[in-house]
This record gives sequence, structure tokens and C-alpha cells, in this order.
Amino acid sequence: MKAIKCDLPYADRIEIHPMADLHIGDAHCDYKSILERIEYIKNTPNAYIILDGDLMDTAIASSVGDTYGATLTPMEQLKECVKLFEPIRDRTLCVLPGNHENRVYRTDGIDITQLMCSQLGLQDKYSPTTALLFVRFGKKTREHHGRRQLYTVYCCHGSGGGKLVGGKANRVEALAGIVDADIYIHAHTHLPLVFKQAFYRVSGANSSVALVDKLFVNTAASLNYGGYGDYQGYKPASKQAPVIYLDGHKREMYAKL
Ligand SMILES: [Mn+2]
Repeated sequence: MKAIKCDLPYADRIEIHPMADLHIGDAHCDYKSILERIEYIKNTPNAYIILDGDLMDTAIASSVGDTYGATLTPMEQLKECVKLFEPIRDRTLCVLPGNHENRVYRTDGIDITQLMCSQLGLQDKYSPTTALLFVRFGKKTREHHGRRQLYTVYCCHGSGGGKLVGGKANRVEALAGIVDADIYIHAHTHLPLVFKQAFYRVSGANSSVALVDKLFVNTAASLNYGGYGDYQGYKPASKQAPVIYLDGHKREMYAKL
């Protein structure tokens, strides 16, 4: 887990768009919707992105993916990602690899997500595992001892989850057992999902306890139905991606689908 400080310019409100499971290079990748999302972020002030893995499909010969059906080679996928994210590199809060990119690391010891970050000048935003973001923007508040509004965001590509909705939801919820954060972002299971839970947060410095909400977000995939998912008997997944909205004046956070 890498801690990453995200000190953002002043804003009354920000949007965070988690992007994951784009599977660029897969024949079923919905490339048009990826371009539309990037264009929206580029043109929307105070919109930020979190890149949460499986951006590149990386169906290498030894993997379960369809090597022969791929529309781009892994090298072309890397170049494509650099080209796609370059216009919004300054909006990027963190970058994590997924199990698809990690196939190359496992077999050949080359971390292609880190290479992508090097080319984009985003090394400080990169974590090979998970990341805990300290997102600060907006007004200085007494709650934060005169510092600006803070939200902590735990990001993880994730693994497992199976085929059923309950199992996928359990994977997101389980992140709260790892670290105390305001927001948890999980990808991998291709199920757009948003829910909240409450939690008693302890402050040793103030000898106090506060009941706070926690926001859980599971990201969508940018994949059309077919290929591996179809063959393996997975349900078609909605491509509607959750967006997170944070208030800069008071602790108010929600996500929309
Ligand atoms: Mn994955």
C-alpha cells in the first residue's frame, strides 16, 4: 500500500472517474466509450481520474486470454494507453496495475504499467500494489485543524469475486477490513456498484468517536459481450461507469451510476 498525497487546486466540488478494466487490445473493447469519457474529463474542470488496472488486455501466449483474437499487440496497447492518457495526465490521481498487466511481470519481469507511468511522467502516482490517496481541496475546515477538506480513498484492482453479484459485492466490502478510509474503489469484477456503510471512527488525539459514512465503489468494464466472458458463462455486464462527487466545503461524498 502506497500513500499518495493529492493536493488539488481549490474547487467547491470535484468529480473522480475511476477507470479500470478497459481491456484495450481485446476484440470486444468498447473503444468509443473510452474516448468519450477521456474527452469529457479533459473538458470538465475539476474532473480527475484513477486508473485502477486492466487498462491493457495483454493476452500473452501463456495467459487464458485470446492471444490470436487481440486487435493490438501488448506493445501497441502500451503505446495506445500513453497516447490516450497524455491529455489528462495532470488529472490523474493514481495508477495501479491489474492482473492482466501483471501477466507480463509474472512471466518476464517487466512492469508495463510502470513503463506507461514513466512515459507519462506519473511515477509518483504509481503503485505496484494498492494506494491510499489523501485528496485535499476546497475550504480550510476546523475539523481538519485548519487544513483543507480531506477525503481518504483506498484503491485496489482486486481479485476473485466469482460470477455472482453477492461475491463481487463482498470483495469491495472486504477492503474496509484492510484500512480505514472514506472511500473504497475496487475493479476487476466488471460490476458497476455503489453502496454506503456507517463506521465508528476513533480519534485518539481528541478522545472522541464519530459515526461516519463510508462509500464503496466497484468499477465497470469497457467491454462488449463475447469472447472469454461469453464462453465462460459470465453474465453480460453494464458498461455504465460510477462517478464519485466530493464536496469541498463539508464532508459530503456520493457516487452516481
Ligand atoms: Mn482484473
